[in-house]
Amino acid sequence: MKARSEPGQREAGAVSRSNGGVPVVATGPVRRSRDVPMLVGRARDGDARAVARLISLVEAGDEALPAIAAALAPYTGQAQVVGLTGSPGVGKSTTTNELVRALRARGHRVGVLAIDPSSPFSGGAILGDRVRMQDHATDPGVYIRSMSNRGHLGGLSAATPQAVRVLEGAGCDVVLVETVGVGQAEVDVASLADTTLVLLAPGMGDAIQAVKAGILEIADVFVVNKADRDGADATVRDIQGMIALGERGSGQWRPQVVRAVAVRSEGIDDIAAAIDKHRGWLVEHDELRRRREARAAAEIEAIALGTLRARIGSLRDGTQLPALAAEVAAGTTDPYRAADALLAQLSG
Ligand SMILES: Nc1nc2c(ncn2[C@@H]2O[C@H](COP(=O)(O)OP(=O)(O)OP(=O)(O)O)[C@@H](O)[C@H]2O)c(=O)[nH]1
Ligand SMILES: [Mg+2]
Repeated sequence: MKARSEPGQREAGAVSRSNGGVPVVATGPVRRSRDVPMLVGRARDGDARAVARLISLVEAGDEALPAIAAALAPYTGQAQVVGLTGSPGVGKSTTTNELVRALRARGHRVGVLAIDPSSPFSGGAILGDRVRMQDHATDPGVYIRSMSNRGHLGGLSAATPQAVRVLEGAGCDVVLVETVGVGQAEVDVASLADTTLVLLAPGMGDAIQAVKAGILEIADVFVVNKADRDGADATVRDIQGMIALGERGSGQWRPQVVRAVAVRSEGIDDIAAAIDKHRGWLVEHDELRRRREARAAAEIEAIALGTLRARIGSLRDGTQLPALAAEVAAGTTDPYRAADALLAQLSG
């Protein structure tokens, strides 16, 4: 079942998967290149280094971002995006690893983005993820990447959709996005994904936490992982009770509850089946299109606001903003009128 026995094995990230039988070997310059057509061309040919470079540019909010987005646009919009979230240590990476295996067995190309919302460090690689994901390190049909939100205007919510596009452009049919369920990150991942899995474990008070954090709103599938531990039945019951209370009517999706022991590969097929079922429901109810358009709208808005903010920032060096500020501070005008004047100048 392991995909690592496929032909075209390589050292992780060194040599890409082959293209029509011709191995594509990335050369040094790819690592620092901003040559977008070259990078996108290579990524499409399965060059793992070009994929990595494109994601680095995206992650850093590089000025090449618009060109990257434009070059990738024709190849995007088809991949299935699945988010996994939940408390630290609940088993997200283990489950992701197992799902990758199951998806590879079905012949899918798979991308994994492990999002670390807290790491300020370059690359954001979570050591544990790296270790656990080694199973797939030599599989040319799998791309795995950790990302942090370092220094990016708009943070991960802005960078992650672009990184998903890079993986789609590289031929991934399915992209799994893992993020720790803290703060805004889980809401962001839910707005990015077609299907969101929320992982819980017995005895962590997770079920109660889940309600508090409004997780019921974002979960399409609940996975009660570590079902080998005491209290799994109670956790399943709690979640089912919550779902019953929060029932949103007959036309709505009813979140599925699945048990798993990811560390023993148990329940993975059930998780995959729940994802398929949700996908079918989305398509049947035209919800997939609606979700994706809502996601695109949010993205356009975020980019437009970012551009606006940058242009306002550039006015700080000009005369308009400091002059308006002086007037508002002196009480000769009010901040609303001053803001209108600023916007008028921006659009003029
Ligand atoms: N008993 C038991 N342990 C598990 C199971 N699944 C994962 N674990 C263990 O739980 C620990 C955490 O697993 P991870 O997959 O790293 O959890 P995570 O949610 O990705 O953790 P963070 O990314 O740090 O938030 C590891 O030691 C796993 O081996 C399970 O089903 N049963
Ligand atoms: Mg993890």
